[in-house]
Amino acid sequence: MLSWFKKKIGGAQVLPPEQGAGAEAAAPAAEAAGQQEDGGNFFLRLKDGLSRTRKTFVRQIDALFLGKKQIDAALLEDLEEILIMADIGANTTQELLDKTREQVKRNELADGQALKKALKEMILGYLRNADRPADLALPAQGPFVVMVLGVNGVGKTTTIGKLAHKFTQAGQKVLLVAADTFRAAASEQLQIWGKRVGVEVVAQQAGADPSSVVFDALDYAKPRNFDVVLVDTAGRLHTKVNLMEELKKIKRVMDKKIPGAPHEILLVLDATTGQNAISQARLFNEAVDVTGLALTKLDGTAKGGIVINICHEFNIPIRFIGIGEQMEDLRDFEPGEFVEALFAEGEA
Ligand SMILES: Nc1nc2c(ncn2[C@@H]2O[C@H](COP(=O)(O)OP(=O)(O)OP(=O)(O)O)[C@@H](O)[C@H]2O)c(=O)[nH]1
Ligand SMILES: [Mg+2]
Repeated sequence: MLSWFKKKIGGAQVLPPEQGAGAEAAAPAAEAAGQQEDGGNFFLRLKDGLSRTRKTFVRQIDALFLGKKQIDAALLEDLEEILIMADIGANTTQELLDKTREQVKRNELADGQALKKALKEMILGYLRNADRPADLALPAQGPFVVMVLGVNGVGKTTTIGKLAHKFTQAGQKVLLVAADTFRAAASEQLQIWGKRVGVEVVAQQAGADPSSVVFDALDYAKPRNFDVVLVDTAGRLHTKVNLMEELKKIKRVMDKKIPGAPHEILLVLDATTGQNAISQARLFNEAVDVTGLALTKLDGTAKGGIVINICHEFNIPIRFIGIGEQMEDLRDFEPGEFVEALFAEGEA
């Protein structure tokens, strides 16, 4: 039974069964002790991970005001360029500029600090809009099945490994499924993660039909009380079969085996690809109705503004962000702390 499995997968809040009916009341305290258990340390890591984006975005905005007192048309043009360069996207940039212009007209923005504060608030608004708990999708019973998708190399397998760690830490019994049968190395990579985290992995030989791997894996999972099943899929196929058709088929098979599954369709996007991530999100969402996003490699890019762009363009919540290659480097996406880390004062 998963009735106690009260969590937002993006918030990674899992309460022990004995808390039962009191779980709701206990949530805030547990939340404070959950992701924030490493306290300021985590915030520093996030801040560190966003340093490249901060340099090309926030620090550039600071530079706009050096020696300038007024917010005029020329300054707003420079601001536009900064927003575009940070991959915030054309639509989002226009909207931010329009709102800023209105505020300037109403004399609400006296100086650079006020403008920065206003931008920060608008950005937080976009991120909050796209932040939704996932606990509604939790099954009344049986495993919580997560299907992980994304194009080649975005970080699907790594994200699954990190997620397995997260769930295991929260006391969940996790099964990994290697439905990326495109190449032998894919299933080996997943098995390495399985060993590292200490969870079972279901795999078949390379070239097997991914749907049949999933079919067998769910058969295996059902009687064994797994709480969470994480399914790795291929980013491309060696056959002529359309990737999206293949994913639809896997989805159908899951639903047939466990009605309602997959409970989460998690699309992994690589933040370093900037605008490409937007078109990938659109394509996958059209094909399989994505329910959550994981944005990886934020540590390796100055294009972290893509987070804002995604929240503005899609009604799909960002559940996780990847800020490194290690097991602990997958963090729940929390709009408030993300914006604070992005706009952090200081040298970097
Ligand atoms: N810096 C950094 N690297 C990451 C992150 N997430 C994944 N990676 C790296 O990205 C590379 C590709 O990751 P994989 O997990 O193999 O990607 P995949 O989507 O499974 O790739 P395919 O199975 O080939 O489609 C690996 O070297 C990972 O270590 C992240 O958040 N930050
Ligand atoms: Mg992979």
